Amino acid sequence: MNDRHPPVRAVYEDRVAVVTLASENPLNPLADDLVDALVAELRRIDADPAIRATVLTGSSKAFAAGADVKAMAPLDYAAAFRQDVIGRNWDAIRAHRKPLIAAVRGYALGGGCELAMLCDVVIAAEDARFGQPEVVLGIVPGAGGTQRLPRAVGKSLAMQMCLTGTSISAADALAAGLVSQVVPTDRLLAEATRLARSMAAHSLPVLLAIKEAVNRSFESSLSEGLLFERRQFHAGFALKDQKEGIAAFRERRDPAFADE
Ligand code: CO8
Repeated sequence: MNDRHPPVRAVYEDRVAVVTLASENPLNPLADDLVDALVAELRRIDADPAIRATVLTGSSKAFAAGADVKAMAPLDYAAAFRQDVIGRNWDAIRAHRKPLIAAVRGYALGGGCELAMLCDVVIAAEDARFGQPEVVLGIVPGAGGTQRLPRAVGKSLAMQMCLTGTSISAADALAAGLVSQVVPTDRLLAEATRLARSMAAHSLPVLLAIKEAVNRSFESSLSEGLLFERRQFHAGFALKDQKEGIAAFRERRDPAFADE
């Protein structure tokens, strides 16, 4: 890692972390040192009781333009398998427990699009472009493109994007449900931070439980997911914050959550 140019920068302020992918190449190829630094930062955030939500963003040119193609070029099957390319650090991002908002400017391609889809909410600047161009390189998406993209945008558009390698605009991503909002490019970070703060106003254990429950909906049958949700709901009665939230509502005041 280049000490003078860390590939990931983080600012913690008022219960929210803003993590910026800041590779020397503004296209943010997802080199090992960048992804390792991202994983380390997300672990720090999970361990920090003062932080309740995170914005993940990139450069003005790209959220991330995908795997580091130059580093991938010399690999053969044995090396890829031995090094557990992608699996080695990608699952650690998925394991992040607190709300994670992707704020995408410019290109989110290949692993960059897959990284955005690993986040809980994706908001896009007007100039954002999303795509899975792996097919152009003669490879298959490797970090969720064939699995998360169809869940996000449906089979037809996912197939079109993966089989042609062509990208879609922010407006098309919004229409397809890949992103939850599109904002003017110069407002992106402010809007993403505002969104993170509106999450961070709530009780951390409740935020964690909601994230777990929504993610469970992608992994289980409806009846199992509903049972999981109901048990989370029941478990909420053990939280002081549940008593505080209900009392504050009844007393017409803001709740003071203690994350307990
Ligand atoms: N990896 C490494 N270097 C890259 C990458 C990349 N993904 N993208 C661009 N670069 C480099 C270029 O080689 C060039 O370097 P140099 O100046 O030394 O030649 C420099 O960045 C600038 O690039 P361009 O001149 O191409 O910039 P443009 O503004 O003209 O174009 C694009 C920008 C459209 C983003 C274009 O660079 C491009 O198409 N890049 C490749 C995008 C791509 O194919 N991404 C998918 C990669 S495969 C993948 O992501 C598999 C996912 C696996 C999961 C990964 C988990 C870690």
